[in-house]
Amino acid sequence: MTKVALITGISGQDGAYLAQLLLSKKYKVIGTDRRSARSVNWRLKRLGIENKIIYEEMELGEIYEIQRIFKKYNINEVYNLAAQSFVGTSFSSPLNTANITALGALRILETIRSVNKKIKFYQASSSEMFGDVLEKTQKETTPLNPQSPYAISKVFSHYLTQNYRNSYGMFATSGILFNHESPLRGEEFVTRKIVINLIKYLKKDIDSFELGNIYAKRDWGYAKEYVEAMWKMLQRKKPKDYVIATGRTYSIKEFINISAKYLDMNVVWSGKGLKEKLIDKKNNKVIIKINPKFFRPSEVNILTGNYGKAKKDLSWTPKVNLKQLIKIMIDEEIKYYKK
Ligand code: NDP
Ligand code: GDR
Repeated sequence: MTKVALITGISGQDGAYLAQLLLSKKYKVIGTDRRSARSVNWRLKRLGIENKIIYEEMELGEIYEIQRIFKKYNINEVYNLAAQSFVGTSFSSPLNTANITALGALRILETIRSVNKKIKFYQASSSEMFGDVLEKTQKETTPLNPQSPYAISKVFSHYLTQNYRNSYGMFATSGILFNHESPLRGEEFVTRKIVINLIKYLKKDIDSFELGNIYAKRDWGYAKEYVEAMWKMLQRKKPKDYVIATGRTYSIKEFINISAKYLDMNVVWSGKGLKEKLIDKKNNKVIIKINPKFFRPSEVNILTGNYGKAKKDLSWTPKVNLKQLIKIMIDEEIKYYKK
């Protein structure tokens, strides 16, 4: 029988790759987006799957919209990817972040509980929950120490997912995913921002650009591989939570250096603190400046994941390293570049 999957956040990076994966496995895919997102499905178009998905409108703030869809379809698996997902914005819009990123998961879990408890549920938990880390490498049992309204909202939905699993015997799992990037990453996130702007600089479409804390370190993987782990988690006999990561960590500055090298740029860093700059050695022009506007009121300095449990239970391992990921992102950015 054809399995039916519902993906919330179909217009986002992970929604696109997950839809592609599930379609390749012959699922019927229902993708929900907000009214405003309808025209913005460039990611699904890029993957050539925009006509293969059944679209439904679902604002995660509205429980009635959620209930309507769960009553309309015989759903087997739900992937809750929709969220206010930008950490920076969560400081300026904490209430909206809590309403969507925290309570959105509660609305879905409550709907599943009342409509059909057999529906399997995946929650998009985040490494940001580890925040100011309490263990050098973070695994499923590492204590959480969130540092932003976004991360605190994700902690709420993470514990709630465990609670519905324990209280009602529901198949509810959390994937604690570390940062994962791709050519489909939103432009506000630092990796894609760097890639796009270096290319714009080389094409002479901008003179320079600005970043925040370039000393923060992240464990970056390739999004296309990470959605595979989401699916694998829902195919297990028993629901469990898993960390998905690469186990390698790099600073934003290192990400810039690798990108510049791949783009064949001859660059050098000069200055310290707010005066630190990336200079083009060819003409002494400043390419990157630091602007405190991009600092976060409370920063997560370093994250490094331990994916041992996923490797053992799901036979999942990351294959693309950072250098390869940067190559994938830059090559595709150049291919689709428009001024
Ligand atoms: P994106 O920001 O690319 O996508 C988020 C999606 O949520 C978009 O489709 C967005 O729709 C939708 N959304 C936002 N607000 C609402 C709302 N009020 N009602 C309904 N839908 C809404 O995120 P990613 O694809 O990168 O991430 C997917 C999930 O995984 C998110 O929950 C994120 O927090 C989490 N996560 C991501 C990681 C990463 O590194 N990418 C790591 C760990 C967790 P619209 O287009 O309308 O804005
Ligand atoms: P993050 O990703 O906050 O880890 O959340 P982001 O790319 O936004 O930031 C990573 C780090 O880079 C620093 N930084 C900048 N960030 C942005 N966006 N813009 C800048 O100019 C800039 N300069 C430096 C940040 O301070 C930070 O330390 C992502 C999201 O996908 C979440 O939804 C997800 O849960 C986590 O990854 C895991």
